[in-house]
Amino acid sequence: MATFVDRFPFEAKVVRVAFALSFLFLGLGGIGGMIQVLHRTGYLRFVEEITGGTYYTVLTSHGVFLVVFFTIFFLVGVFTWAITKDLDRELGNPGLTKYWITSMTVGALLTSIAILAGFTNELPALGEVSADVLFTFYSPMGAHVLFYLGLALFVTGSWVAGFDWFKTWWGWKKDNPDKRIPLMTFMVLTTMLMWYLGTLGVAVEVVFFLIPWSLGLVSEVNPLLTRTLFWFFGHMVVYFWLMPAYMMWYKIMPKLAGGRLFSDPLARVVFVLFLILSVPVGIHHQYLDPGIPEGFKFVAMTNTMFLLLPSLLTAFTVVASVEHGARQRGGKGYFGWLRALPWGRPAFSGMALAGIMFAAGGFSGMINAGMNINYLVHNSFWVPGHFHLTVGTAVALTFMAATYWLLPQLTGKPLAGVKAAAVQPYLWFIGMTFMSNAMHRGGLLGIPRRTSEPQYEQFDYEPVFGSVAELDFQIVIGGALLVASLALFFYSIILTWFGSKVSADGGEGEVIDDEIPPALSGPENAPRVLDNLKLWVGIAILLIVLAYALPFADIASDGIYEGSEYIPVMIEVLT
Ligand code: HAS
Ligand code: CU
Repeated sequence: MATFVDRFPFEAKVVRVAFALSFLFLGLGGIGGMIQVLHRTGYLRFVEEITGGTYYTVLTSHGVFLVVFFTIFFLVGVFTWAITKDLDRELGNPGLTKYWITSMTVGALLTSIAILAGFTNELPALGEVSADVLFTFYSPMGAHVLFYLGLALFVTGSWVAGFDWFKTWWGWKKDNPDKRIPLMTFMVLTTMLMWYLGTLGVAVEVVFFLIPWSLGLVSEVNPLLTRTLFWFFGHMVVYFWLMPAYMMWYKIMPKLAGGRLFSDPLARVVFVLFLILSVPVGIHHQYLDPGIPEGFKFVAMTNTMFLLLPSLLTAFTVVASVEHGARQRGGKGYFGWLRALPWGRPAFSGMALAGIMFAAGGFSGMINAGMNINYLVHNSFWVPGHFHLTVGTAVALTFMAATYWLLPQLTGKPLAGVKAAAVQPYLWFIGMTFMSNAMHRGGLLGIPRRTSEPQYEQFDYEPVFGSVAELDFQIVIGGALLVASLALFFYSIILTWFGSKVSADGGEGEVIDDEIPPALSGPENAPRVLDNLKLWVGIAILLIVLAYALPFADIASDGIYEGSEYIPVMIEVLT
């Protein structure tokens, strides 16, 4: 059968453009990460010069480039591939597709300009272009309007992308009225519905508060309100990064392991649970916020504990599928089957190592989620430890691994630089083990996150848990391995992308093999109600109202805009 690029040249090009943008931001964000590591540990003299505002410019670029642009550009690429392949159908409206990819690109560019301009002004005056607001961009920290406008174009672009995929599915449904929604399509659609609901929070925050505020139309905004609107979106977004990785774990990893997905119905249950539970938990990022009564925080905690379920189900289903694959390859014994897995194949090893890391990241997430234990770790170095395992490994390493498998289908060229690619996931895994372990431990010692003057060695922490110098050393070793891993990734990807159609290393490269075998227990075993998207959206909205109506009413009763001149000014501007 013809490869993806031959059957769907336009869609393959869209995916390639999205991936190219994603990797551009991966590279830029990676540079920011390297500077972070050297600065915080004080290992390289020249970066010790970074102080104050510049530190936050570096940190903001590291955060926004990686968790917003790298992840979401990859998502729109891989979802475009998934819908096209799953439904065996073109997107069908190139104008619409070009619109969203352009809107997202221009948006990312504007936001990046606003952030990078921060290097020209150490302590920016009002009105100067800068955006040292970190990836959690709520007030009272403010950015130039360009930053918010860029994000608005980026997010609305992603909404239109979702519409494009829905339209493709509606077209398919007309031709196949009695068929179940194919699994990857189901995953794309439920993820986008979750995204539409959750982005409402950030859209309201940006349009009604941050933009008018950055333009000087309103002199004050209620910080607790903008924080709460941000976190309405801010937990959901972590699953928006994670769902494409889960899609690859469910659909591709079992195949790479030599087997088949264990259960299609369980996979559907998991995505439904994410749709209904991802938003009404956001307040678990605000356990320490004064002004939100403890009872509302307790509701968020309870919902968060339920939200562990889909990930625990995933651990079960995916590991069972991988074990099935290993046994097909002759694996034996309780754990001996692990040896039968294709550990030398980077598409597999990357996803498997990402999954193993996610088990650890999930446990630190459970600790974060406990209201009482959170007081110990909140705003400490522990939290970056947690998210370098989750988004920084479960998501990022899976995306890199998936690229090794997808790029040949998108270019028609076998993977090149296979030896570099085979080593790359291991370097990432070991590097992240060192770095995030030291971050978690540092947090327990009381080292805060996001500080520009990290001279912690002056504090005498030694008796508790090893020394700060030892932790710094682990962070530098870990960071160096991550940089090396990124270099190998880019080497293999660039060689493939710009290589010839014949394998650069004489046929050693991975063959293009894009068949996905059906699940052991297929969609026919899934109750039809699982495909009732309207029902799940209804339940999701109900849970959101229950979790958020009272907190918002409570916060808004303190005044939405402390300066009430907003409305007359807006009227003046509009007329
Ligand atoms: Fe989190 C803070 C709670 C998951 C990202 N999180 C953050 C921040 C980020 C982030 C970026 O409750 C910082 C935000 C900021 O800047 O302030 N998180 C959780 C919980 C989960 C969780 C309960 N987080 C994620 C994911 C993220 C992410 C996923 C990104 C992608 N997180 C919190 C809390 C905070 C927080 C609090 C606030 C902390 C504070 O005080 O500021 C859960 O979803 C985790 C569930 C996961 C599991 C693991 C299941 C294991 C699996 C592995 C299967 C194995 C395989 C291998 C596939 C239960 C699925 C197979 C291979 C073989 C060889 C067999
Ligand atoms: Cu969260």
